[in-house]
Amino acid sequence: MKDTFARAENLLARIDQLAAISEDETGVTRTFGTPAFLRGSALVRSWFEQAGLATRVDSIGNVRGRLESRHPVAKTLVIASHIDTVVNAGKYDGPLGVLLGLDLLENLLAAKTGLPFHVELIAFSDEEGVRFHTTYLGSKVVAGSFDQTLLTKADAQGVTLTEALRTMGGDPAALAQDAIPADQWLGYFEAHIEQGPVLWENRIPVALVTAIAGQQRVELTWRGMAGHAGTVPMDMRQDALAGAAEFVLAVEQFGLRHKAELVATVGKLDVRGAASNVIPGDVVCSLDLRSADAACLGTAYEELRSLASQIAESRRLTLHWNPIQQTAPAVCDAHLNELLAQAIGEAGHAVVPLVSGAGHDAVPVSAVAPATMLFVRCYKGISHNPLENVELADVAAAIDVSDRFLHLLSTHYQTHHSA
Ligand code: HGY
Ligand code: MN
Ligand code: MN
Repeated sequence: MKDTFARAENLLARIDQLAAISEDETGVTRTFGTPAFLRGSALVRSWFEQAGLATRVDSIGNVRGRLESRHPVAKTLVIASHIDTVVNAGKYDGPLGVLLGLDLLENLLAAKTGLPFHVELIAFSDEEGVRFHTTYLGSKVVAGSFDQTLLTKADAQGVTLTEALRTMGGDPAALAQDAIPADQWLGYFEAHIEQGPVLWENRIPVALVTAIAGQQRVELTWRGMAGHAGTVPMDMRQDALAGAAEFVLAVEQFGLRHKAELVATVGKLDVRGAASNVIPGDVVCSLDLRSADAACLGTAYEELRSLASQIAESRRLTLHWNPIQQTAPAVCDAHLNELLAQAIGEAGHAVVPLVSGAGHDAVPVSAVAPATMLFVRCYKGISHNPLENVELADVAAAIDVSDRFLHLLSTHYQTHHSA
């Protein structure tokens, strides 16, 4: 049996191998359905198959490997995370959870330790939502909550999700068949880097996730009047970029005023037909709102929507406010969290409960199954950035805690389920 440090080294070597597959030269970019994504997916599939898992790629592009229990009617524990990335990403956001899950199963197989329940290891195909600007496509299919209307969504090149699936070899008509029925779920376990500074600042290797913030994502289109930068007097302009810029700063001020309970970000700003000597007439920006408090999220959404309208009116602009995605906050399962907290304690670590500001595939899954998440410390809390990094000892700690969690869950399952 390999020790957890050797296992962590093997896991990190695989992460490096996967990270070398990217759409661009600098950081890591593998967005849903691109050739680089498909090469990365094929590599992960080969690892699942080499481990001896019954492996397939489902209709939305999730890579799925099953380790069946000897009890045919047993329930299924899903261990998962995602292998798609943001643009110019780090290596660990997503792949750490998938490859830690693979390590857990390889270790069980090497020790010939059977589990009383089935395990399905899943590398979700689109958690970030970069290409179609709507997240959790892969996990929503597995959770049975995929919204068929999403199939008509088009990417920046006008390619619809249906066309993208067909190009990937997926089948839009088979999505519903790839859900795990609600009564077959035992639970969901995901390990993920914290993507925040708490563990780094407090020098703690792992944390227990208690809840995951809700999200509101909006696309705003500001339209004014394109004009000659040299001839239109300042007080006669309908400058769409100036309006969007006023909104960007207003969002930052709003977030600072409410920083205890929410975060607000404008991450994209696109000046259509941009030229230095043209007054911008058509500007698109994004809004990303997060809060663990559903009421607060709703109030903030309405306040910022009203503010955007006032800015547009004061500048004689038209505003199209297009809500892209709304995800309610998710609460992790108390019972699974009790077992995970016990595993963290038995591994010799303080149990630190954290709310996740980042979204995770556990969100759609938590609507259909009990979900629990383990956070792993990352370098200065940096994520969605090539500087993203983890320490070997923290990965080894996460493996140790996860082994213990599986053992506790197995013991509990046997006590509460007849063979
Ligand atoms: O945006 C997020 O919260 C995550 O990275 N999908
Ligand atoms: Mn991410
Ligand atoms: Mn992630």
